[in-house]
Amino acid sequence: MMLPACISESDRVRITWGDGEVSEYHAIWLADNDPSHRDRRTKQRLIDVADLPADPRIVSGGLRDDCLRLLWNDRTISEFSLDWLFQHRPGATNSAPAEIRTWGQADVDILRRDSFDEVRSSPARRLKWLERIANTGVAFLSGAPLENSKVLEVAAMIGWVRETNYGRIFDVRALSDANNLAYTAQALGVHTDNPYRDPVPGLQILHCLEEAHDGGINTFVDGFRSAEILKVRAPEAFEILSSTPVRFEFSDTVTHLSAERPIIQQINGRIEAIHYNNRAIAPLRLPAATMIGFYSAYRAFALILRDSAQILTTSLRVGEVVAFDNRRILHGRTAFTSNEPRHLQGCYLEHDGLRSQIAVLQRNGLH
Ligand code: OGA
Ligand code: NM2
Ligand code: ZN
Repeated sequence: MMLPACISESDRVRITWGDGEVSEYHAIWLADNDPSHRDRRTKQRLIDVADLPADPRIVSGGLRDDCLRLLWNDRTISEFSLDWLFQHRPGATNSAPAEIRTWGQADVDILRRDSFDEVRSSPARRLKWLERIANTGVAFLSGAPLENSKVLEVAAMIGWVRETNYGRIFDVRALSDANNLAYTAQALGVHTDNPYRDPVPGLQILHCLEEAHDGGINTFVDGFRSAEILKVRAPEAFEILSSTPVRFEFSDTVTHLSAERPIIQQINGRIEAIHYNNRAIAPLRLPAATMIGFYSAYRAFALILRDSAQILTTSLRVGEVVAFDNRRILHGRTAFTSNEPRHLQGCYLEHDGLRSQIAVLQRNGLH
């Protein structure tokens, strides 16, 4: 490998790296990113772009001791480490969408239970478990102590709890005065939670404190895989569900929540989220001319979601936990008898916490 070389002009520096790659750094970018403009402790930038000259000029630049050293026309000097410049070279993509693995009924490894104790006590195991949530959208644990609020300990391994009208944590069991069908013994078709909230909770955890003996079996479907299947089988239906905002609502005596979003949410042509909840979708108010088309697309998607080829079925046993991406994975349960003591405790979290935990563990060298 050759040593890096640099050519400086008054408004830019060109560095040729050892492998021949050339990076171009504009003077304004270099001035903005001068390390001396950052607070030593927090590494946060102390200046604003308006504090910089409109057109900073470089008088001379050269490489010395793994650094680029610049003299500016106002006689100040800046120094950048070459490592840092390489990592931050303009045009290099560092935000490629994370690789994900979609799954269907055949992928029973998705249902694997990791040990609560191991995931809690070993950062390397925890990283693997968290990466499974990010990659496959869902991951399970077994052996979580049967204690009230233990779900918060699992939550702390993933990120930060999102409190809602259901509380910081919520108890899923059959009540006689339920404000939500989730709090009855009825079956719940596969759904994402709280599409009527803004933003929709990114993640959900459920911890089984008491299991059902008859019914109450959980179902999971990968919404991304299902949407991709719809796109192939019925592209017009996919297009309609991606482009038609629908309203979702929840109302009880003390809460009224309402939000509008498409069932299949795309950003730049990439499926970003699935919002599907038959209980919470409000009466559609589409123009008459589009109503029939919407229903046919909606129904086509619903049929894919209940196709056994998509569904993984599992019974949560006492001490088991499931954590899943609530903007991707749909979940449901079969009915149980209301005298069952079945009891799950759950909470919501956001994606940023999961990403942060993964980044910190990776930064600590635990690949
Ligand atoms: C819910 C829910 C699943 C279950 O509470 O939203 O989907 O197994 N519960 O009871
Ligand atoms: N609970 C369990 O999104 C929903 O309405 C599903 C959510 C009540 C927090 C139920
Ligand atoms: Zn739910």
